[in-house]
Amino acid sequence: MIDARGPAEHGIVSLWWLMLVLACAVFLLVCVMIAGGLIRSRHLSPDEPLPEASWGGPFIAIVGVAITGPILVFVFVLSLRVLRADAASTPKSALSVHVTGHDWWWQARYPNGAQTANEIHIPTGQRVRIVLDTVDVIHSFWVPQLGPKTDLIPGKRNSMWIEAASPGRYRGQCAEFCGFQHAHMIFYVIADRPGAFRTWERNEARPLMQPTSAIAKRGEQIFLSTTCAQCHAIRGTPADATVGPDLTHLAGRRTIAAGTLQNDPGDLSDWIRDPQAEKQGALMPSAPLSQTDIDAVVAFLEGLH
Ligand code: HEC
Ligand SMILES: [Cu+2]
Repeated sequence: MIDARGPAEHGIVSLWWLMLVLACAVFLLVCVMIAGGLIRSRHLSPDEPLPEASWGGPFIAIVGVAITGPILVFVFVLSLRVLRADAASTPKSALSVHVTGHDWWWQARYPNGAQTANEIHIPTGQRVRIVLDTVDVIHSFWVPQLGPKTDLIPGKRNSMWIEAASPGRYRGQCAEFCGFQHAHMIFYVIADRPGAFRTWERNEARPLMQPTSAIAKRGEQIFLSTTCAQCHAIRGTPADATVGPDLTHLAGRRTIAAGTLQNDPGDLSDWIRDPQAEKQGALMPSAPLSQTDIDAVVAFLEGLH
């Protein structure tokens, strides 16, 4: 997080360094006082009564309240200033991405109808509003290099903004414990140059790419006629469920299952056969399919560009 890659993060990094310096100073002071106490009592034998502390009470009050208090108030006020500056610069008319937290993955929707999961594309060099809500428990959206942490609260809609100065792939992580697979609730913000972003966004809003090979066509049929279609959407087909991630352009993602696996035929096949072996507790059951059928489904899904 101290390697800031966008304007929302700069104020946070300065505050972080200041707090680190203050914390180190307090830590050193405590070390010095412990050392002083040890040296002063070095020559005492165990049965000798402790010497009366000449200014013990006032000393504790001075160090414990008169020094600690102002430090805490000072840092608190500075934090409020950083928060206010951040809120004041929230863009009004920027691109707005609607991110919804699910146990244990992230759904991202764009104004033009594009929808994806766990890999959120944004254009570089501009503020992007992130609107946050959740369908289940509290999660927290955090991309350490791009901006502050914001909670996703049931029944409430929060909003924040991020901006990436240059193209890149920035790791994000759920930052509020949300259950067993909280650690595997990873996501990536992928910052593309504005032109590349618009191409991505337009493509992502298109419905299904019709499969051409025989095996992929068979995979589509299996997908639509078995359990998959009850939880997933592929726009342009009858599958329109929202329990799991939208798969319309799955092939464009590098990872699956919220950063847990790579998006390649091997991992995809393992995932569909037995998600519980890869991400125990994930809200997707094993497929009641033969390996040949799974191979066909994988061929179909890997063609969804
Ligand atoms: C009961 C609902 C349910 C069923 C049935 C189901 N899934 Fe899923 N699926 C999910 C959920 C929930 C996730 C997200 C899991 C996570 O990341 O924690 C998921 C994730 C996925 C992913 C990864 C997507 C991504 O971008 O991370 C793929 C691919 C997938 N499912 C394919 C299938 C296929 C193929 C079938 C049918 C054999 C199927 N699913 C059946 C609920 C379901
Ligand atoms: Cu979490």
